[in-house]
Amino acid sequence: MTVHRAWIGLGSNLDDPQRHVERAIEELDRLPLTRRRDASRLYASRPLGPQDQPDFINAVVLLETRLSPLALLDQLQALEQRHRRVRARRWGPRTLDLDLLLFDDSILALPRLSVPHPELTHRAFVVLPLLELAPELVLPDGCRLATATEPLTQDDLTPLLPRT
Ligand code: A4P
Ligand code: MG
Repeated sequence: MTVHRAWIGLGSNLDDPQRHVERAIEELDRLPLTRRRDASRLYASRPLGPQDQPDFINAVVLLETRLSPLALLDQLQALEQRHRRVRARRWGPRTLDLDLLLFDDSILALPRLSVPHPELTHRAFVVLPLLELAPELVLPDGCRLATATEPLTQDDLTPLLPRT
């Protein structure tokens, strides 16, 4: 079975978001047929979209997996559900959002799954952690991520203390 490289974006802005993201980074290493190969620092970021919600913690993880893209999406959604249950009484912003950013050089437009993630190059909280791990990353269309992105400022993004 082929080993695939999958980049995952993590985000949380509820109920101790740093803890949710740190736990999720560990849990991603324990998914079936999957190993974590790298993890970015954690970043605090201003909310994109509605401003009347808490700041986010964001990070990016590189996985090696033998799962198919849809099987991996199933695992990511199950992991989101396990985090959501912790505070099911609350409604609103996410305790955990897991986005499949890139899967090898695949381009997928399925009802449940768009890869690369359509917003990837527009979001500093995705692009900057990706470039931290892979400065030379090339997108499926052959463009380098570093040049494919719109000008992004780091103004709304603050790295937390480095993970050990
Ligand atoms: N889906 C399709 N493609 C993918 C993919 N590549 N990865 C489908 C993951 N899921 C994908 O997702 C809805 C459906 O998208 C899924 O059922 C899946 O089949 P969702 O996460 O359940 O719902 P959503 O609220 O539409 O999530 P989405 O699109 O992830 O929300 P956004 O747009 O990411 O907004 N600001 C900062 N600073 N940091 C953040 O992390 N996040 C959001 C969430 C808003 N503002 C933010 C942040
Ligand atoms: Mg999502």
